[in-house]
Amino acid sequence: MTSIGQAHVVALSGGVGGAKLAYGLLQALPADSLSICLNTGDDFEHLGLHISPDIDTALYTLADLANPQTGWGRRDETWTFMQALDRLGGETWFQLGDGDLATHVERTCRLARGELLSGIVSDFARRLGIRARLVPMSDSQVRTRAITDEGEFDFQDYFVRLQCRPRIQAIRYMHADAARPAPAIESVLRDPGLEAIVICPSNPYLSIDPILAVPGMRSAIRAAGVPVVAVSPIIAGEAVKGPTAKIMRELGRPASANEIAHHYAGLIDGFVLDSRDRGLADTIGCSVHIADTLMRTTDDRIRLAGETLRFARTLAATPGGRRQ
Ligand code: FO1
Repeated sequence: MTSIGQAHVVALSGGVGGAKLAYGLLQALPADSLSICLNTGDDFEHLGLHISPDIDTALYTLADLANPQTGWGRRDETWTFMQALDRLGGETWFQLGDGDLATHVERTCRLARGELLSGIVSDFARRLGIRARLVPMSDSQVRTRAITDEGEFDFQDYFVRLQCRPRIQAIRYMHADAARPAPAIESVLRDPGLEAIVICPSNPYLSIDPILAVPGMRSAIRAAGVPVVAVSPIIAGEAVKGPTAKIMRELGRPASANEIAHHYAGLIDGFVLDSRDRGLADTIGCSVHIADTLMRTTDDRIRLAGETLRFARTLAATPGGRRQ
């Protein structure tokens, strides 16, 4: 793994969009010089299994195992388990493929044996041949809850079973105040070789805020003393994937890229803005890099990652390029 002092980048990620940029960063950086801090607010217990969607989306994406259509779950999947479960009257609203099921079963067994989530994720990443350090934001439970006009729901209930139909009034991160950052995240943010922190184009409210809600995480990011760059998940007022724009509107916030930048104000030094939103550049409130942020292909992911890293390095080299 990374030796102390080796140039290193930390990425905060959740969901499909975040994993795609993480993939690009993995290709754009030398082996073992990337750590990905993963959202676990989407985690939930289902069918007696501990499901960690954003961890698994990152594992599968970085190992080139992800379903190319959905971005989550595995490619070339079979569905015997789901079909048999359906015949028995089991819950099938959350689609678990046969290969994906092995991940949930093995994680659940190891947690039951007392292993920490960060140790399990690290071992799975090693076994899948991933040359990056994947770390859950915390080893203790944090659960994203959607407070809506139809009641309060677990994240997956809202996002998958109810297909984001209820109108969001607020989002809360249950048990966050009792959590602390996973030790591996704290140590990599203190690593003298750390050169940049990238906030991936994930949904800020659903995937990044749970990470930032872990006590000590924001201060550890600030104390790292390196450029923090966020990549916009919004292009021309629409989320690239998922309900980001809808949630922003329901939270009474303009579904625009500069709203995302303002949401991260005080934390970021730079913002990667999509070229279709270049007219907003003067309202972002920090240094801006204009790029094509839509990642359709693997090359797009690698290109965007390279531009983001170069942008961060220019901020490091520019006096005043970092927030005071
Ligand atoms: N998203 C869906 O919309 N429908 C599903 O049936 C579904 C199953 C699923 C199984 C494993 C997994 O890791 C992710 C899954 N997702 C599904 C995505 C999940 O809701 C994630 O939370 C999103 O990717 C947003 O982070």
